[in-house]
Amino acid sequence: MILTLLAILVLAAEPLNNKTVLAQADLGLTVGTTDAVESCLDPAHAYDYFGWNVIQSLGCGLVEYKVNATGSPDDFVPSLATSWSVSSDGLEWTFNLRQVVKYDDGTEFNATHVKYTFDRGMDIADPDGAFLGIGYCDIIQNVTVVDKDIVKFYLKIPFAAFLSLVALPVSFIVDPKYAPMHGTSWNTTDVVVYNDGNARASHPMGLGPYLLKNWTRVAGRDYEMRLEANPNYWNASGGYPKTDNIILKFYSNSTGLALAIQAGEIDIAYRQLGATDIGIMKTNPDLKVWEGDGPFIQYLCLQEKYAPFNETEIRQAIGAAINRTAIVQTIFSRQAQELYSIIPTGVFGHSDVFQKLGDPNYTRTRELLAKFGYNETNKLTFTLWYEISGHYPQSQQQAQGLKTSMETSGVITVSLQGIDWPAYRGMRQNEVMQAYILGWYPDYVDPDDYVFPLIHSSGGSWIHDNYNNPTMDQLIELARGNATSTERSALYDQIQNLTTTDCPIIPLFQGLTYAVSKREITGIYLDITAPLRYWYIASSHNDIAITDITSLKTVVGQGYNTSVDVTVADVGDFNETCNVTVYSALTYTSNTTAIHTFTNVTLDSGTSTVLTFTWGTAGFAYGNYTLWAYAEPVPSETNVANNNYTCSVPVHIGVPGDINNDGTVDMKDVMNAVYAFNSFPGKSRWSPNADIDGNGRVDLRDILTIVINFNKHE
Ligand SMILES: [Ca+2]
Ligand SMILES: [Ca+2]
Ligand SMILES: [Ca+2]
Repeated sequence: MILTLLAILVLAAEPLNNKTVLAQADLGLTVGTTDAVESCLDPAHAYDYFGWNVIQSLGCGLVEYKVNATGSPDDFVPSLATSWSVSSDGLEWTFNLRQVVKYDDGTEFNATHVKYTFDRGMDIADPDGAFLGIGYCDIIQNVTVVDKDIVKFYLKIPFAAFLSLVALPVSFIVDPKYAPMHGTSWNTTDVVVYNDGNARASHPMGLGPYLLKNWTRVAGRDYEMRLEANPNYWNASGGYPKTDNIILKFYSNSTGLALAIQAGEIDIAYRQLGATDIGIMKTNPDLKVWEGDGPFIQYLCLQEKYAPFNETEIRQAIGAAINRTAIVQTIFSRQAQELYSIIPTGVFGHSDVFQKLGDPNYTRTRELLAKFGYNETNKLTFTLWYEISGHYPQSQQQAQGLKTSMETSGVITVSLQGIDWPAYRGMRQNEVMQAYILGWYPDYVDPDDYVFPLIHSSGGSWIHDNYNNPTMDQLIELARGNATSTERSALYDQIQNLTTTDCPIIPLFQGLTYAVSKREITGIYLDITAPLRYWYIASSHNDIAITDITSLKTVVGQGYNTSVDVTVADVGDFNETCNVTVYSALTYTSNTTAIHTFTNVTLDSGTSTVLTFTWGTAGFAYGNYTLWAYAEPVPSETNVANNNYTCSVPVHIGVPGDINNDGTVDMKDVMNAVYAFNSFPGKSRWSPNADIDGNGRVDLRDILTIVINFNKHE
């Protein structure tokens, strides 16, 4: 065996290199980002995009969104709950929990942990946290343990989007051992924060696809996180996570991130890359650019408290004068998309309703404004305000783009005013701006988290545009209350149509989400409902393997033949064409010989084939030979350890007729041949070794060979 291995190393200098690559690949995949965890990884406090992104990997909720979800009620799939139901009044939600699920520390998960999690989040009521920010306490009355495996939520109000709350990282179940209560009731000091040098103590989860093995944070800045597959994850048996190890590397700017992905230092770049860099990467054959609808929307607010925007038709005239395509092309190089509804593309219920007003339609703008005496000589004149603190992307250019777009109508004059964010917010509250630009990033992905906070008279009161339509309020309340998905869908149609009549706010554009990866990366889903899910990510690869090699005979008379079978498998993700060579090595010498080569063996991914050849032993010395097969690595193949396979039984080349392999042709060999006489493959007495001439039958010719060589020895 030692000699065999040595021989392989000699003939395959190339695989040595590849072994180094293999060792690196085993470290897992590296994801680079310019994001960071804003404060901590405790669902009772974390209220930031990247904090939720990591919580999503370390924890688990009762339900989750399927991939490519839109927030539709049909998009939820079981996670820690296997099934659920809601009472007819919409006030009681019952969840049946998955059984025999364990935390990473071995604690068995049960219904008390669900109650503990929600009680804790709502009791801590962190003023900066999501439980308070999203309003859990306004929705949930209490959580009751019905049984070890059944938990019930009693709501204060019927809330159609309840499952989208349950799917949020905010609602991910904590482990009481890592999220203990330190006083008589929970308070903000019970929030789990970064623990230097102890990644496990830095978060309270433990039911998710990954464990946090390391978190390097220096002076408040994140440098690296290491995630490792959680063997106790409920869906580990389903093959998740697809990649055992994920390294998160934090970059201080998008230029550094772009350089890292282009240099191959990282496998995936996720948030944020510049528009120019993304454009360049789209033409790089080694990279894949992934694009998805982003949940962020930007919109124009019109103050209805006084003239001119107290007039509905003047607001409609503005709605008809927006050239969204020009804005997303010239300002965002198409790294944003046109938005024609308050409910964005990719969200359940969305419809491009604002296209009805015009895209743009300046004729309509002129007709509507003419009713109020505005024309080319007497233009509608107003001030458009924007913030200059970087609160929204390129606000000044946006405002300039809107001005150009509206003034192209020939009947509007816009003056621009930019001020810093605190002053801007103050002026919004004082309702002194005629027209102003705002943005919205939802907490949960449901049409309700766009329409309620933007156009409902109480939910949207923070916008201060004085829009108040009782019909609209009623429609929104019906849609968020005790409604089926069909009813909700119809209600959102009505709501969106009404927004084009009332034009309280005018949707402008919607963000896009980008990730860039190496060509071989698969499983990136950028749907609107969740940040990048690491547990689906895999690296597809080229991988050929030799899985077996057998010789028909273990004893071959010198100069005679044996048939050799080699099994080759394509264990990678692509179809392959490869070359396979079979070698023999005489034991105790270094005489290695290539005895056969199969060229251009073609295989489909996931299939295998058996290759057969006849080995003629003329010219080979007496002795035991080890046979092995070697598949030349195919392009991009890194796992070459499985490209060699050695036959477990040596093949002996000896004196023809010495079929029992004792070194001499004698009566024992005759007896062996007689015993097998007249047998052929399939017969019980068949012996390939006794069929010396290999004609498929033990016959007189074989006996004759024994007789001719009788008494000969090696
Ligand atoms: Ca291989
Ligand atoms: Ca013998
Ligand atoms: Ca024969």
